[in-house]
Amino acid sequence: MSDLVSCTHQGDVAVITINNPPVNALSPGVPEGIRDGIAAAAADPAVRAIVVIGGGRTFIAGADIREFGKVVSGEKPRGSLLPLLLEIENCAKPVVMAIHGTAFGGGLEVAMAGHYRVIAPNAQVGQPEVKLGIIPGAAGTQRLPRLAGVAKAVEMCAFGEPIRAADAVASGIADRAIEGDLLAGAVAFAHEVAGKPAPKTRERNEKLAGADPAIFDRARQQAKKTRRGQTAPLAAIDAVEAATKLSFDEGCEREAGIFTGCLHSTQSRALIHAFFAERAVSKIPDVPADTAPIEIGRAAVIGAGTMGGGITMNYTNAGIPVIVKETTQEALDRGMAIIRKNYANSVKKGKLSQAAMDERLARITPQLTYDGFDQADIIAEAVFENMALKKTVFAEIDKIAKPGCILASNTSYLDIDEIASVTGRPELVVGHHYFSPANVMRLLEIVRGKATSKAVLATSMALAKRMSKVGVLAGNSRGFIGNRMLGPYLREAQFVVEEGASVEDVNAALYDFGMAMGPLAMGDLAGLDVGWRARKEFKHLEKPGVRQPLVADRLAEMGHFGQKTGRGWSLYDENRNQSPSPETAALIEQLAREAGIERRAVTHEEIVERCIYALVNEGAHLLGEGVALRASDIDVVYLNGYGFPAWRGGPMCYADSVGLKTVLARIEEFQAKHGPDLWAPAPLLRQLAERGQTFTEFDTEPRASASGRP
Ligand code: 3H9
Repeated sequence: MSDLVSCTHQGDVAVITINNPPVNALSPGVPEGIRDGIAAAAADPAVRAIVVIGGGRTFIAGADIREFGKVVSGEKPRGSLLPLLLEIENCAKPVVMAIHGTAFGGGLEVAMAGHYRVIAPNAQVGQPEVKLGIIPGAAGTQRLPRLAGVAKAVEMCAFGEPIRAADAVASGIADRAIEGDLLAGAVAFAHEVAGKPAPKTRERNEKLAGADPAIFDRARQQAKKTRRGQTAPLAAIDAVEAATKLSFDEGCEREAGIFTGCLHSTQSRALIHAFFAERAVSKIPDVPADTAPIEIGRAAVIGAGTMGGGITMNYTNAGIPVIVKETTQEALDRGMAIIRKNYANSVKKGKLSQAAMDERLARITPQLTYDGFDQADIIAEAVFENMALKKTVFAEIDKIAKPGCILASNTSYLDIDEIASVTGRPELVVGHHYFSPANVMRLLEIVRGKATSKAVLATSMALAKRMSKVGVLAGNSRGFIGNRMLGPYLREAQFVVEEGASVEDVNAALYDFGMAMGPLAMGDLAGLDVGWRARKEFKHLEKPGVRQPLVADRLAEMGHFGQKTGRGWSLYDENRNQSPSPETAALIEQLAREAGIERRAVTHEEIVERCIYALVNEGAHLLGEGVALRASDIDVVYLNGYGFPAWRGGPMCYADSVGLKTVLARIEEFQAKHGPDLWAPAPLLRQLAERGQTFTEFDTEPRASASGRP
């Protein structure tokens, strides 16, 4: 037996334990170990039943995802789990699977090959493969409908969401929930079933008969809507449908064919990249994993506007009591009313209980003074985006805050070192840049100033996790990672409009590429006054003679701020339904004509290339400058904060999939046509393209970190 799997005995029950931390993935050695354990127990006359259980915090969380890359590259042949699962199912002695933690993907497939499943009350089971761009590949699409019914199997395989133990029992996936000691309960269960005929899941066809064929069409419609652009959910539905039309063995064959197609797809490569990118992002090379975080027991927020209100919700959602301060009673009341309305909506939708809402509200103290700020472990500033104002606020709170209290600014563009300079504690000053709506968006940019301490960074990362967000470290560069890249992206969206594309073309081209919304629609949603104000603040930094977008500022000057005023790039009715704006179209033509810009037909392909390669090039600039630690961190920012399609893996992963040579060549064409300043290729992009390398390969090289290291 392998070291990863051990076998002990409790009387006449053999207990096979998987020990492959942290999540007992089915890495090489684990399936072999289980097979040997089952074979030994089957052959041992003293054994009457078998229990399979996970050591540590979980049952099996699935196949080892790292192995997929090796299979795709041809480094390794694809092994199949199916023979092992048949051996388990064919075992003459009952095999009881004891599930705690998570039985995901291949883990649930192993569990379903057992004759019985018992489950801890807080365990979860699921087939999340679609989130990696693949489908269950070890008969999950064939055994699950036999246990749980076709509708449940379609839902779990196509959408990938896990279900809880109670649901697993109710739907027939698990036979019994075990309170208390799971192993003891599983052994007792094994005694109950020892000597009885063991049911084989693959022979249980009763739930397949009479399945409503409309289930599949409904699921396909839903997948097209909620998983727009993704191929795996539709493939998973096809595979479950096969279970209703083919024998078990033929169904497995069909599933294997579909699985292989998905595994070799660009989407799967991108989604697996995104999975590991999100797990790498919290690791900061010069901040050791054991750096003690500062305990955050109480928080205070300055500003109850859109951002301050959302940030306040994040703290109380994480169980942290929070004071929120405003300057006028009216603003405070307005902010609290929005917070209450947000929670009430969640209660209405069944996402939150009334008791939880009351608890969360009770942790918030709204006030107009700094009372109690001296008790806070962290003070988050969310005032207007203006350096003078931020400095005044930081100078004030520095005097009130207790020693060791972290001062976090929600600035989205400003220099965090300049803000820190007015305090006597620059090591405790950090940027916590949330994305609107702050209580919903998962991204938190953690901006490192030159003095920010390692403990503050470790605390910020831990806090992000506590708030169910993904924290990304960014260097102190104007706009940090996300907004700095957004500048060239929005610039190109406006340039192509000036050159002849319609507003609708630009929005449609990027939406069809997979973005959550088009760039100009995004501007209208955020408010055209926001960028207008920011541009005024940074006007002095504009290089003379370099082309600037013409239209957005003019729209803002006319009071056309987008959705909030009903007019912007597009028109909006009272229900925010969008329609083309002839007035804006005429303004674009007029301004372009006055500037001598030649109008022409612009293809959707060019719109996408101009916008997305502008993102990529700026991403490569800031990666080369050390503003981002890794290309994959940039991807995490765009996937979680800017609606970039997960199945493209983020802008840098997308560039890898196109090929950096191709991307560079196109950027050079744009540079030749549109001027040297706007499209200067990032040195790092050129370097990697010339070496035939990818951003992913660049990420594996050890080097200096986001602004914290030389
Ligand atoms: C599959 O099963 C296909 C089948 O149909 C079979 C076909 C033949 N493999 O997330 P965490 C690592 S597809 C390799 O931070 P948590 C992870 O990278 C698979 N590594 O912990 C991290 O490493 P590091 C279907 C894995 O407690 C560490 O474990 N299964 C795997 O927040 C801790 O992870 C899935 O899609 C893996 N399968 O969450 C489940 N899983 O420390 C994917 C984790 O070096 N996993 N790692 O950064 C998860 O959803 C979460 O990890 C889980 C734990 C909920 C289990």
